[in-house]
Amino acid sequence: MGTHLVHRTCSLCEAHCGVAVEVDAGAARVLSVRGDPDDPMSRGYLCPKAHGLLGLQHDPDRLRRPLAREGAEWREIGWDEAFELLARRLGAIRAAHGPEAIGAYVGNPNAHDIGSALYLPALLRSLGSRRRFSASSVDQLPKMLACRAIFGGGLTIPIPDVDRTAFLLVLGANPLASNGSLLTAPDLPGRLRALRARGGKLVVVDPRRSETARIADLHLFLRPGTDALLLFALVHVLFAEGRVRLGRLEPLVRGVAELEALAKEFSPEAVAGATGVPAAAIRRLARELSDAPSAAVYGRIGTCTQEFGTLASWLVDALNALTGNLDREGGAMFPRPATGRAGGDPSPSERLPYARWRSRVRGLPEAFGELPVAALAEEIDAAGEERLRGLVTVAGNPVLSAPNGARLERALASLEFMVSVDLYLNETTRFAHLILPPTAPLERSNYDAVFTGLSVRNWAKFSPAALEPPPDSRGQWEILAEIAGRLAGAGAAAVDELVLAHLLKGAVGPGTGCPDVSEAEARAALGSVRGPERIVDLMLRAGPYGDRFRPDGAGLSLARLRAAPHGLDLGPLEPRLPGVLATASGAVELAPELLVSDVPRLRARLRELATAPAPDLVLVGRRQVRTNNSWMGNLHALAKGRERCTLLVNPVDARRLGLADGGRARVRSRVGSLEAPVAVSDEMMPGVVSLPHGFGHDAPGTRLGVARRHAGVSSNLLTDEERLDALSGNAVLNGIPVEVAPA
Ligand SMILES: Nc1nc2c(c(=O)[nH]1)N[C@H]1C(S)=C(S)[C@@H](COP(=O)(O)OP(=O)(O)OC[C@H]3O[C@@H](n4cnc5c(=O)[nH]c(N)nc54)[C@H](O)[C@@H]3O)O[C@H]1N2
Ligand SMILES: Nc1nc2c(c(=O)[nH]1)N[C@H]1C(S)=C(S)[C@@H](COP(=O)(O)OP(=O)(O)OC[C@H]3O[C@@H](n4cnc5c(=O)[nH]c(N)nc54)[C@H](O)[C@@H]3O)O[C@H]1N2
Ligand code: SF4
Ligand SMILES: [Mo]
Repeated sequence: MGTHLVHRTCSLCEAHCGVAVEVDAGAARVLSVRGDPDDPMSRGYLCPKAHGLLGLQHDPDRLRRPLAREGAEWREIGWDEAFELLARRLGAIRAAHGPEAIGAYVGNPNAHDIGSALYLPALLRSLGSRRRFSASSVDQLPKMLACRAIFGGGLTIPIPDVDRTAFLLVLGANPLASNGSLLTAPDLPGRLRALRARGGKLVVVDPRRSETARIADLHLFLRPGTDALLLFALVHVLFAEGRVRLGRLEPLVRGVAELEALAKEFSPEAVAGATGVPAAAIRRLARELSDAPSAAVYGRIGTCTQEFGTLASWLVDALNALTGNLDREGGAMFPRPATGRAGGDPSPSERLPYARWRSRVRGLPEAFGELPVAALAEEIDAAGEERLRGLVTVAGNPVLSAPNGARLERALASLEFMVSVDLYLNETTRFAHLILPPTAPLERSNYDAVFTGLSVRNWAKFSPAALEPPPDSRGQWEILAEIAGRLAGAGAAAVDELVLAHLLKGAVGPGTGCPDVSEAEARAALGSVRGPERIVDLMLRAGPYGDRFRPDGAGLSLARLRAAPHGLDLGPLEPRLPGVLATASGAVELAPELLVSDVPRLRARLRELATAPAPDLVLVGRRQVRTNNSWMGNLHALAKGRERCTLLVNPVDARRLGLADGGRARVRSRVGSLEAPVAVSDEMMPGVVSLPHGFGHDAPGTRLGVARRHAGVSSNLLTDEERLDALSGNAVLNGIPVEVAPA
């Protein structure tokens, strides 16, 4: 048997580049992963992480069989035994203490797998606990909360039209390293260069002169955590200089006068000291933004994982609206994903009210059905009958990704039973009693139903499995459906049937987009093979480009996508207002009550910053091209090379603190301390130091042979679980007060 190519997308980050995977099926090996020049979105582009797909496939440390732990000993067990163990142990906790005694944490890779997208909700429903946590609350939760208030749906997030804009203002994102987030655009670095090449302008606001700032027309240093002040000042100037232009949106927008009144006190002069951005520079930026033929404002992780994350996220889109750039070509627009929903047709859960329940210990608010992960440790370690005793983690590594990882480690070690669905025995899963490893990404088929709703163009692509799953393995969906079934006293098949039946109800029959199609007809068309693929087929066929089950067959279906192995370009983004709005008023709410209620806190902070001296030094994070959050450090091709987990320090601070380039520093915060090698660089704003996140692979008892040799330190030993964006409960991971001294 020879080799062949399988075309699919890389699911490792949000960019979703097209890859051509060269496979030797006989030997069950992947030989190479290359860019797919015929993929309409990525046109051959790849970043170095794509080779990680190959490394991941053949990594001897990746788990292939369930592992059960007794004391410090791990033992491989069969799948049946594993599911029985899980049902028995979780069942016992539930019987003794009720469903709220078991929590769940679900991590980032779930967003990249259709099996998780479809069956994880079923698992969480079966668990029946309100103590659910996810990586959202160390990430984009503030943006979701803001967008629900403004547009009515948590995933109704405007996407900068990078390919057609004349002016892009980027705050707290470094796409040259991250390849973009809440902005799916393969080769975003190339797209930004193209923006400049066609005469457009790129402005970056960041406390670090990042790789992206280096290719920008203008970079402004900003004190961490002060984006909302800067953005309010930009709003202020637009109003003060009569530059507000709503254009076509005029009749669709509410709250303009209220926003004007709120912005009054935040003049450029009032915020200059606190933000570190001179008043003249703020005025100039407001004018350029307003004068540009088209413009988009884009804020990402630095604007979310900070003290005023929700306010900053709000003001980003307020600026898009006030400059007339919302929902317009070259501005910030709403995608139309082929499976419907995300990006404009919010599912019921995205519209849910806020703070329907609160965490037990600190009383932190629920949002989108979840509690802030900053509260996970205390929900376990605070004494009391109601403490968490069991935990299910799915594709998450909170020990390295949530604030105060050291406290979380101690808490996890005290659980009565923990089960992890994960590929590795790592910093988090070493505390589990049972690990259930799914097949590797290249052994699963996939369809991206999340990021197609957050994409710079509309597109659809089916990814077939590149390799047959090995014998006696389980795919991600099978594991999740099986757990959901066992917890509910049913089988995986019953869970699959429930998921399908639920979606069918909303997709076909009277009152749906396919009013003339009966459930029985749809079922017959979809076939009887269980799993995600027929559900994707349903979503595509009933979706906005779908064939609607019509016999003439025009429109999308899974079969159509299978016949287009490089994917389909469904065209540039198009105006979608007012159709995507789901607010109670039916309007774009520029000054919604929930967001306005947090302005006094910002006002108080501004006053404080004007009177008391700011902390000497604050810590921010960064990402690097060859890392992927906390979990690809075991792949030699990515981990090799020079030390990457360094503390960046401005030369002025280095001199003052007695730190030498290449020397070592001790960094302390309220919650912990660590040592890291120092790199002195004027890319840092004075008073700000930067440490990448996702390192710290020297924990005992893991099975990460390569990562251990490039261990680095976890920046989340310094981040503080008490520091939150008050509205969303999102953790503050940037702007942590620290003390730094030579080690
Ligand atoms: N200080 C600081 N902390 C941060 C951030 C920061 O900027 N600074 N960023 C935050 C952000 S944006 C995020 S998204 C979070 C991420 O936080 P998490 O989602 O908790 O962590 P990841 O590092 O993505 O780890 C993913 C886990 O899933 C496993 N895994 C990978 N692929 C699969 C799969 O297909 N199936 C299964 N079952 N498991 C899989 C990996 O082995 C790993 O254990 O971290 C956050 N933490
Ligand atoms: N190579 C690689 N790519 C990734 C990931 C990865 O780990 N590695 N992770 C993926 C994930 S889960 C996500 S969420 C995305 C994130 O993608 P991005 O949002 O682009 O994240 P970062 O690259 O961390 O860039 C954040 C920037 O914010 C700056 N910053 C810190 N604090 C502040 C502040 O208060 N205000 C402002 N204005 N800026 C601030 C930092 O200096 C940094 O330059 O990347 C994704 N892509
Ligand atoms: S940018 Fe890299 S990791 Fe992200 S999808 Fe493309 S190849 Fe994969
Ligand atoms: Mo993220």
